[in-house]
Amino acid sequence: MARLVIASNRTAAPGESTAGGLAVALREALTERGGGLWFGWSGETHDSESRGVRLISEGNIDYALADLSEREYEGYYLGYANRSLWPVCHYRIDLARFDDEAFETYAQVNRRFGGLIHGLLRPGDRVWVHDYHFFLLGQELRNAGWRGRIGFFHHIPFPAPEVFTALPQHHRLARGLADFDLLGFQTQRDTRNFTRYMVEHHGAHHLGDGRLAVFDRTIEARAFPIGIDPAEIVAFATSESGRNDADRLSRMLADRALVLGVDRMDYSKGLLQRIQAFGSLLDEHQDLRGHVTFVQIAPPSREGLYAYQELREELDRLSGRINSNYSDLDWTPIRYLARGYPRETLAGLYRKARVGLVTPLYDGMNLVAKEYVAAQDPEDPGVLVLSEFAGAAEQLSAALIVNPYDIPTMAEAIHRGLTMPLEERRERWQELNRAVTENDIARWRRDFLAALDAHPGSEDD
Ligand code: GDG
Repeated sequence: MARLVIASNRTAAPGESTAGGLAVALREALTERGGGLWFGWSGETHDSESRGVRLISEGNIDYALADLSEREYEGYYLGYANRSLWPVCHYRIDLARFDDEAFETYAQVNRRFGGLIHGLLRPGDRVWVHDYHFFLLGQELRNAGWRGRIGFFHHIPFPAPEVFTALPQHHRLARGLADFDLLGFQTQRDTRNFTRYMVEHHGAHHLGDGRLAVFDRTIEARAFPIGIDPAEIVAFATSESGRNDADRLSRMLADRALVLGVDRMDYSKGLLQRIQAFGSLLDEHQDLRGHVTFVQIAPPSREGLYAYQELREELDRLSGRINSNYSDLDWTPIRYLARGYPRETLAGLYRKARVGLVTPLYDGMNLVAKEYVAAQDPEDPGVLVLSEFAGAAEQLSAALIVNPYDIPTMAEAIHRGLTMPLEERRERWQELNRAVTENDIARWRRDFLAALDAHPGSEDD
């Protein structure tokens, strides 16, 4: 079997603190293929321009880690990836900054990383590149001389062409993307957007079965909805530490119902609208006051960017205002925790929550929605309230689907979740759990790699 070589901005190298669900999945993909190579940024930055990679091996996986200079970190990571591509892909052109210098640094890092990876490749390798940090990596691997297959998976939304074309450099990005052989997206929606963009702006021709002829190449664009490992989440939820932490929270809640949100602190996640909806629920349903508590876990991310600092201030202000209006001697309606917790704790809390609120304004997939479903007690499951703009809504239609901008309707959905009869909760949960289990993480990586293996070979294969 061909060796698998993965490139993603961060890796799950030994000692990495960022290892989450996706990192675990990619590590398993490598293990399943009998090992392989995983390239990514080490997380280190230096004053001077750094070169070369550090190699670490664990089991049958080799990690190749490259540092960034401060200038590269500013331009490639904070600048173009997170201040241009992330907001545009999440329909927030208003928050995007278009800075040519940042783009050039992004392109240079893709070039430097492409050269580093190329030096590590062997004939016949399968290369799998991940996410918006590396739109140009396939092209740079081609420039370095690589003719073998390269797959790309886009973890975040691909917006409508009318929005993507706001990026002044979109032509260069498109040319870069066309050097991948297989492009995977989270949803049919994203795949359609990408395909329409390539047809309308770059003259692509449909060849059938998701294949497109564009820029003298044949590429394939398909949806591969990412999933989770449901058995792992069940094990976490029922583990000793998962149960202990859920019990700690139960003591604080007394017998009040728990409404729960878990999100990286990001403007795409709809946190402000969600808190407003909970406030509106308390405005409209006096009987719930003192009987329901909303816990929002929101580990801060990308704190170096102004939009994220501003979001944090607004969240502090809004939750403070609702709490000061409604708190009583023995009850605080909103517990907003701006910190991370171990995965066992999160799973224990998911299982305890009567309502799981997953209401992003826009999201690629949203793994929290799937984790919430997997963690439930089948005999007494909670209710998932899910945004129609999360990729997960394509698969989880048995959730209470809401428009995250429609605050009163979202408040009513929370109310419906809190008062839903057991039988309806069970029926909905069974359907949701079937979707989560059938489309798990193992299926995602196997389907993607099988499609990459099946792609008409290139000359090095
Ligand atoms: C991107 C796309 C796509 C959250 N808080 C803590 C913690 N988490 C974990 C969750 C979940 C993961 O982080 C978040 O995944 P999401 O999918 O919800 O969101 P993004 O981080 O924006 O992920 C998204 C995903 O990539 C995968 O393709 O679904 O659309 O935006 O697993 O449980 N983990 C720990 N402590 C926390 O406090 N350990």
